[in-house]
Amino acid sequence: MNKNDPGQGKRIPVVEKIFNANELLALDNRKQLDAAGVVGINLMASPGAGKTSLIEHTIWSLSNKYRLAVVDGDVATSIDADRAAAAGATAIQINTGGECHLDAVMLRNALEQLDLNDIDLLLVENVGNLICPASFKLGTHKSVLIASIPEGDDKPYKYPGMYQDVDALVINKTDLLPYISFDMDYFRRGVEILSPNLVTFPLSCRTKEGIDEWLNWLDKVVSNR
Ligand SMILES: Nc1nc2c(ncn2[C@@H]2O[C@H](COP(=O)(O)OP(=O)(O)OP(=O)(O)O)[C@@H](O)[C@H]2O)c(=O)[nH]1
Ligand SMILES: [Mg+2]
Repeated sequence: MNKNDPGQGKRIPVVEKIFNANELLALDNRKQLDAAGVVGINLMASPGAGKTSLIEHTIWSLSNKYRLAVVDGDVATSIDADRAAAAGATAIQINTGGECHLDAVMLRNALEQLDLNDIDLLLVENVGNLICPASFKLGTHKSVLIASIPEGDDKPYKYPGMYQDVDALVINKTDLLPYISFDMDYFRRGVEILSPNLVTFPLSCRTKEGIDEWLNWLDKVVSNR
């Protein structure tokens, strides 16, 4: 034992156990979703990137075809769940009380409040954060990262963990490209190093340009379930 730092050698196994417990519960969440035929999508992004805006557009466009529900994760308030409900979806807010991510237990608590047999598509809005959500599996089928132009073109280089292991990348707020210095080639090169051939959707929730490509991809994911 290191006298200056007693217990040092025991830290990593404890963290591993927490991750393992989360992964086991995530697998169980997946089983629940599969049993009810629900497709779960985990939307991750920095604060303000446009997660709720994209969810609103998705509800407006796909709720005539699919039964949608939204689980919204935030440190505080029910602002985002209120927006999703106003857009027309069943919505549940999870307040993490300070945690910077959702985990499988939190999603499990939300699933218990939903009638999964009445849902085709479950959109999970993770807490706005570019680090923690990448480490906690939820049991959803697809992970989607939403980047946005004002965040800057260096984010794949600075937050590599978040750009790996996702199934799709939305690049939101393209309407701001004329006003903000954002080198799209540099950004894309950073993404390519981490996730070669990752499907990307440059779009604007403001002008709706590019939204259809996102909706078509999601539509295919749900219809192929
Ligand atoms: N110009 C522009 N603004 C946008 C776009 N999409 C969203 N916004 C604005 O960006 C701000 C944040 O959008 P939200 O959808 O609330 O972002 P969020 O990622 O859900 O934010 P948090 O849940 O707080 O992390 C709002 O003022 C939106 O109106 C876009 O495509 N273009
Ligand atoms: Mg939001």
